[in-house]
Amino acid sequence: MTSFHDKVVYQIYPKSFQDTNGDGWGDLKGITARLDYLADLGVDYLWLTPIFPSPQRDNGYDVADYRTVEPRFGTMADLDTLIAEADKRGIGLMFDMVFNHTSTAHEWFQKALAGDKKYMDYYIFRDGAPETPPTNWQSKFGGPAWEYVPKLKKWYLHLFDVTQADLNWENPEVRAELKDILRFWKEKGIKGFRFDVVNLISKGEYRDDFEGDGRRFYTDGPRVHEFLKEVVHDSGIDGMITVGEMSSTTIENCIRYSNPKEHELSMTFSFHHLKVDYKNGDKWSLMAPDMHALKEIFAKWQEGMEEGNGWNAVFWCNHDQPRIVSRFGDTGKYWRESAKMLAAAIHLMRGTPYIYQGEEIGMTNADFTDIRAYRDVESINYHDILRKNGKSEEETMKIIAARSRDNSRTPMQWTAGEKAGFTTGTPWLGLNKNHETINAEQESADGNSILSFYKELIRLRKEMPLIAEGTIHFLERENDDVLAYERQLGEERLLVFCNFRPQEADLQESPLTYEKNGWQKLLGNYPECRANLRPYEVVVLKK
Ligand code: TEU
Ligand code: CA
Repeated sequence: MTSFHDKVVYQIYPKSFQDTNGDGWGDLKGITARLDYLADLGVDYLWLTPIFPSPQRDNGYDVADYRTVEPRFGTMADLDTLIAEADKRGIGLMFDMVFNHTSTAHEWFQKALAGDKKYMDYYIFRDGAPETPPTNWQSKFGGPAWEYVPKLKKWYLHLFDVTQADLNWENPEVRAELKDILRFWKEKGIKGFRFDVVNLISKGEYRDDFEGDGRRFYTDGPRVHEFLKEVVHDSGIDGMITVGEMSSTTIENCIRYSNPKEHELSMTFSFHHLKVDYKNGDKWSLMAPDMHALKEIFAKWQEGMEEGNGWNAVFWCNHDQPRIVSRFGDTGKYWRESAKMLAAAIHLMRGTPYIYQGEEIGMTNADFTDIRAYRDVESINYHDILRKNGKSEEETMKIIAARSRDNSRTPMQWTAGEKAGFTTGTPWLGLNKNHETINAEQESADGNSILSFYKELIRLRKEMPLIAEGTIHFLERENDDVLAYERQLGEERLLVFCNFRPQEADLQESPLTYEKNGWQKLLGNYPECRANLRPYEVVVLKK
């Protein structure tokens, strides 16, 4: 199996990336138009979130047809051009395969609804009285995970929105369809795949959950490894870059998903490090990030995956997460320093780094104050749920502002000009006003910008095999202000010290002492080393 350890992936949310026809939606032509920017950044792959025909209830994660392009994004010819132009620049495209569920608008589900037995067996239908769902499981977007279809006198399972019906992977015909879809895109020239919530495909027992929302019955389920091996093998995608999105998973499972000898996936996304600011594990209860927990999770996952020869996709941001600089960094005085520190913290770890559009210029959370500005189905549902639970509008909006997935979905900020260079029309989701100061054009011209720092990190990965291949060991374990680790490959060593605080922080050993002992500063976000770390300072030393 090929390794992707020295590669960097850039995630594009096409709807918000670049519009070329003034309809307020980003499109494929827009991505093609920005390829030089991406090549200059130095990334190897572009992961596009789903661009298939879709009612857009969940912005494309509700797929109605897996084999063509949503007309609002463009045509198959536009896609061919994008693939060819990317290829010229040494960039491969990765598609986002949403195989846990389809949109209820998909032909398969429509046939199922019409009572066609073949297609009813593509989904998870259960008999039952209209008042009592088969289990008490909760949907990830709020409310019950089952929907009753009076005409069929049956319930169907939807772990996400009611318009996202779960597929029945137990049915070999379903797996055959999915393999065909993968072959189709591989032949088109797609170079890799991201698999949406792929650790939820094998449902175990359909039992009531009296301790949780039901996830323990279908997460990393009984046949998940078997299904993955089969689909990867039969579709001929083994050896291509593949990443699985693993919801509420474990290290043991991620080792199996990503260890090359298993022939499942090249790497996995896990999310434990992005829940350290959830009070009691609840996304909708605010809390300051628990730095101790963050450090323990990184140490456990980084060292644990190394031990089991698994491989992490390392990341802070995606289209479901608030912006990292707003979350663990600073959007005021230390905006630039904290964005650079957060970048280095992730990029120098053991794993393949993912950059989410706008992260490389330090984009911040949305500046909306009214629920009507939000578009995400989850935000809208939870606004209602929080209000019903007795929270005031003000408290509710504070939570939505911190946690909404729309924080990452505001249009890409290309310029300081009108509509940030994203569109000439009305953007489908509001732009952040701070595009006047935070934008790609200005940062491209500034050698000290966040963007320039990302370029440097990518360049270093290409130059230093240690970053791609070295072992990792965590340091300063009891110091909750600083995340620190050491990488090693043969005789070569690298030290990374990251101060996560807006004030100075001490280290067991001063950076100055390291310098005296023959270590060299390789990278940082402040000039020369001092005895301690300055606010949000990162220092990278090598020997
Ligand atoms: O997300 C899966 C998922 O469970 C979460 O990231 C979820 O959006 C978040 O925890 C809610 O608080 C994937 C996609 O990335 C997401 O955009 C889709 O909405 C979801 O699957 C359904 O396809
Ligand atoms: Ca458009």
